[in-house]
Amino acid sequence: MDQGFSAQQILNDGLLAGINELSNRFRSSQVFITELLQSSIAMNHGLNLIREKLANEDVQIRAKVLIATVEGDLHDIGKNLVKLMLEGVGCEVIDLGSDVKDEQIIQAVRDYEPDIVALSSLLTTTMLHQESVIKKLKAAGLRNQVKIIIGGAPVTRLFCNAIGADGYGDDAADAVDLVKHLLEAKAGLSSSNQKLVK
Ligand code: B1M
Repeated sequence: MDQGFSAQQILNDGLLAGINELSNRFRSSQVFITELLQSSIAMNHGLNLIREKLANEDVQIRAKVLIATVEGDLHDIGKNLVKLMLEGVGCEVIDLGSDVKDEQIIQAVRDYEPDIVALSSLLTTTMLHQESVIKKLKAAGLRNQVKIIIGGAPVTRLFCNAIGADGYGDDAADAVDLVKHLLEAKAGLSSSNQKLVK
């Protein structure tokens, strides 16, 4: 930052480039879980350092967002990045953390009454919890009170449609757009976001 790099450059060309390289090395067994863990800690520290600089003063969204990485899933970097970007545009974000049980999310919807529930999942096995949370919200009579967005590497539009989520984001910037358009739609305004499902 002292050398004049923008927060966006530091994020895209430094932090994300680094973690992607690490992912390739993990796949080819050049690095192991311990290195992944250490790098994830460094990545989260890095995100905290650029947090304020990433804030977008031009866009301001007044929304309460409940965010979590679903049950069984420890990956929290993507979730933290989505949180950071949402806070940057003025959202109040309640972060339940990672490996959050379905029931904890349902209870938090009761307790905090958020506008949006944002669920992250990085594993093909844990993305099923994005579906079970939606089912449980329906069963608890809470589904219509919130908009639900999902994201994470294995998540697709097809999956989003299949489980009845309101939208999915490929990346953190997408998540911000989604929240904005869902709020507009909720307020009865027109929305042209392609990724908006309902
Ligand atoms: Co894991 N891991 N991991 N891992 N790990 C992946 C996901 C994997 C693709 C690696 C690989 O095999 N190439 C693979 C998943 C395979 C699959 O299911 N298809 C994998 C595996 C297998 C595992 C373990 C099972 C390994 C093992 O134990 N044998 C294990 C599972 C543990 C568990 O969760 N129960 C495991 C463990 C770990 C660590 C703990 C070591 C560490 C995580 C530490 C942490 O998060 N604090 C880790 C890491 C670092 C990765 C990789 C290398 C990097 C993930 C990451 O942080 N990326 C990952 C490989 C990869 O993704 N290329 C991998 C950077 C981050 C900014 O991107 O999270 O995709 P991402 O978030 C993006 C978008 O997806 C989107 O926006 C973000 C910003 O652009 N997004 C949203 C995310 N959430 C969103 C929500 C939204 C909207 C957008 O709205 C709600």
